[in-house]
Formats: sequence, C-alpha cells, structure tokens
Amino acid sequence: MERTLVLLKPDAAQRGLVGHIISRFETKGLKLIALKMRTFPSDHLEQHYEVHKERPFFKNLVGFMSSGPVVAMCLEGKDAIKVVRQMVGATNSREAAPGTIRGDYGMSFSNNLVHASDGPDTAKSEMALWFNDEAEISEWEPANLGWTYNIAEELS
Ligand code: FUP
Repeated sequence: MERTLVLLKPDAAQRGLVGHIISRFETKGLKLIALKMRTFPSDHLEQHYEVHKERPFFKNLVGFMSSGPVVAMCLEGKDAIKVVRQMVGATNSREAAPGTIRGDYGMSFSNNLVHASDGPDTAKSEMALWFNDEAEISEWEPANLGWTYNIAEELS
C-alpha cells in the first residue's frame, strides 16, 4: 500500500467543493487516513512549494494558498500516488481532461483546487510537513477491503 498527500486549496472551500472532492477519493476506494482544515501561515506554504521558490508565480501561489482554509489529507491505497494524480488531472484546469477533478470543476491554472504529491519522495516529505505528529494518522482497516481489492491477487 502507498500513501500520498492531498491538499484541497482555498478555492475548493470558497466554492463549496470540499465534500464533492473528498467524496470522489472515497468512492474510488482510497482510504482516508488523515484529515485537517486550517488557514496555514505563509512560511508553511513556502516550505511546501520550496521547489518553485525561484519561479515567477511563487509569490502569487503562496499568497493564494495562505488566503483561506486548506484541507490537508493523507490517502492510502495501491499505487495511490499515481491513481490520485490521474484523478486530479493536468495543472491547467482548462486543459485537464473531463472526468478529472480539475477538468470537471475548474477553469483556472493557478486556482486549480487540488494539490497531490507527484512521487514517492515528495509524498514522504510532504506528509511529514503536513502531518508531523504520528497521532494525526489513523491506522484502520476498511471492512470492505477484500471487496475493493482482490484478496488473492492484490492483498497477499
Ligand atoms: P501540479 O503538480 O499539477 O500541482 O503543478 P506544479 O507542482 O507544477 O505547480 C504547483 C502550482 O503552481 C500549480 F498547482 C499552479 C501553480 N502554477 C502557476 O500558477 N503557474 C505556473 O506556470 C505553474 C504552476
């Protein structure tokens, strides 16, 4: 099983899409193992987007991300990083494929509703940044796990 970090950006809260977006991950079969909502300070967002700090859009990005509540969550599942990235869609919401979250709900490049870790290393460091206390992670076994996956092929 793999874990990934997902952020619902302030536009998701402002547009009333938080429930819709979480629901898409849940109904897909991804397991929610951590969840919190808060307006985070700029220095935290600067750390999260450190890889982009020299880019011209960095200031706008951090301003946007700290302008309202962010919902942070960890999701778990087989190939969760790739599955979630596919569900989120292309960065520019206007170009994101229909059926993806950005493609279905968004019209903006910068206000693109969701962040999702793009690989195992970033997933690890991003989860540590957003959920640095182990107690914030819920270890639990969904009752339907053996129906979400094939036990013999995928769970043994
Ligand atoms: P993504 O992996 O799709 O979330 O996108 P990136 O990590 O490449 O970019 C992070 C965020 O910066 C994007 F969600 C939107 C913003 N961005 C811009 O505003 N302009 C750009 O040219 C590129 C990214």
